[in-house]
Amino acid sequence: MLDRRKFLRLSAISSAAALVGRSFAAHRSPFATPAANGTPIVISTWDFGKEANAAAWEILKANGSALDAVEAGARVPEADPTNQSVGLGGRPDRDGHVTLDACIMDALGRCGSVAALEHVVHAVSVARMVMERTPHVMLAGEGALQFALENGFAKENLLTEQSRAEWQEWLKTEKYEPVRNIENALPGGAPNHDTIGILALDAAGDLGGACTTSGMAYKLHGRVGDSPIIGAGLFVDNEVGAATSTGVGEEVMRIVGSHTVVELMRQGHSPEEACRAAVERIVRRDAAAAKAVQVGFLALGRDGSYGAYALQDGFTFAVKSGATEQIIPVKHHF
Ligand code: SD4
Repeated sequence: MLDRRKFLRLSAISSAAALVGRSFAAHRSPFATPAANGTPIVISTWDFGKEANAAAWEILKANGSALDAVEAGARVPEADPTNQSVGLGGRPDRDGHVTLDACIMDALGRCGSVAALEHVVHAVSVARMVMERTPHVMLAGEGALQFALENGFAKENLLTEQSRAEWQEWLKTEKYEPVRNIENALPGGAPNHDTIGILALDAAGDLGGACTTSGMAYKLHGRVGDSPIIGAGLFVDNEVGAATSTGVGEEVMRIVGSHTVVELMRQGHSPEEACRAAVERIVRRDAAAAKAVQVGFLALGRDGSYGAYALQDGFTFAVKSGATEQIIPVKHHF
């Protein structure tokens, strides 16, 4: 009799085998329509989205899939040790562990996610493997690590000297006080961006999205934010559009933010209007709490339209489509 682990290993192998040779068209959503002007587009949260978009664009411009594009884009900040909010070099939790949250979703509504994953740089790729090689959507903690290692990911130390030194400084007060993320707060000042959410529309009209983060610095060990939660940190619906979020995940989870944005778009709101309505929902729930934190939503319509809205000043996003490459400051509530 097959034990459970063997079953999952075998099903991983057979699904991987099934993927080999599967045509690109087989991944197409019945709701795919060619991208506006036939030109694909990729958008990402914050200024560092620019580098992620560049990697994603290499795939999109060669008629690759939105799914491949968002994964490639998300891997860029994950691999950057100087980026202290995503992947390698992320700020640790209260106890000094760097724990990553990530998810990915495609045009067919397939999705995969990892939460509180330690020791693996490319959490987004583990999330994709959960999607493609298991019958599940989400793996967490030790189990997510075990799955990653069994599937060829390397075990690494993600805590850089800089992040360790800052954490040790923080331990002197141990005050959990999430900073409001503001890009380029001061002219020439250090950027203070967090989570990358990346959304793409490919040339064939399919959407894809990914979200990856090391989460709130100095969180309790085991805390999971919005970023790996399908519907909160990311949602893709090829009939309508895609959305992602950044900022204090607890506020996003309470309104299932990204799903809310997509549903508002389904009702006819533009991406920016939908993001704004979701932000206002957070404010209506608890205005005092909302005033103290940052939350930003970013959305992409299936027609290539896009927009964003944030609680606070300072949220930006990066766009890449053809020759267009921009970083756009986002309107905000407070
Ligand atoms: C989270 N939205 O874990 C993520 C990322 C973050 O400041 O650190 N926001 O809540």
